[in-house]
Amino acid sequence: MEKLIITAAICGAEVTKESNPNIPYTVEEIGKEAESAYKAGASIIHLHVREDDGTPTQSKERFRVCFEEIKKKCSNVIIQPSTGGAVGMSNEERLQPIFLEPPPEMATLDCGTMNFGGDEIFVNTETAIIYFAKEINNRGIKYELECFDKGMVDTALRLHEKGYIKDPMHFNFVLGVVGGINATPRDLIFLVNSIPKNCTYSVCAIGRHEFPMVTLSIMMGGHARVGFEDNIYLSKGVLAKSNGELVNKVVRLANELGREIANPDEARKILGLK
Ligand code: KMH
Ligand code: ZN
Repeated sequence: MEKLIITAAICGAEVTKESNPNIPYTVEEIGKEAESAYKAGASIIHLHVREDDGTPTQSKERFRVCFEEIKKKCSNVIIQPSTGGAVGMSNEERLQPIFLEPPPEMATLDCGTMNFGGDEIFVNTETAIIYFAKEINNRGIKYELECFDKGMVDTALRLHEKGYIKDPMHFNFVLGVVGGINATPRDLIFLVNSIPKNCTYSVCAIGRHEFPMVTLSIMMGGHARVGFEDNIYLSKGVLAKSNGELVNKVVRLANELGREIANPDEARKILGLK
């Protein structure tokens, strides 16, 4: 099996210090959390940024300083900014981090609209997905296809068929968001069986589902994403002190299952990054 790529989603746009005081907001905190994840074995940092008070932002300038801070501490790590941002943001607002110079190596591409967490609507119309894909392609950036449900996988495959989404395709299956697909082995296997064999994929899941679903992905040859964006607990009732602790747990699971961990350059090779 290929070595395991671990992505750390270090803060997300939704979770706050009220739930876990270790969620990073400031540039310094973001740098520290990225470093802890990288040192533990993450080769990709999935990045959202916040204002100092925790408000999610897609400001290009805020991303620029956070990139700089992360690169200072872990120069070789792959940084994957979110183009999903937070619910309610405009498309232009969300796309800002892809216009950084130099362009980021990766960025997310969300593949459909959904009820997000119940009553909020995360809007990604087909026209918007095509627009995001074109802009990301134009910048020579590799997208991670974010799929919160099976219909999103089908949309990505249809847009690939039409030539909007380029090869090699890399998916991230997000399981257990209320309004999306459930975090069950049956559903994960269904998603994995729905993509062509030459694609790569990563798996993340919300809350207590994180480690079971990631373990299944490790066993099936997929890759793993953990981090405060998805889950704030190391184990039942025990808040994680850092993203590094969560990454470290994946490394332990992978070791037990005989799967080696990819460093950032090995991850670049697996994902076909230039
Ligand atoms: N914050 C969610 C509404 C992404 O990073 O592209 C969207 C999200 C997906 O987190
Ligand atoms: Zn995200």
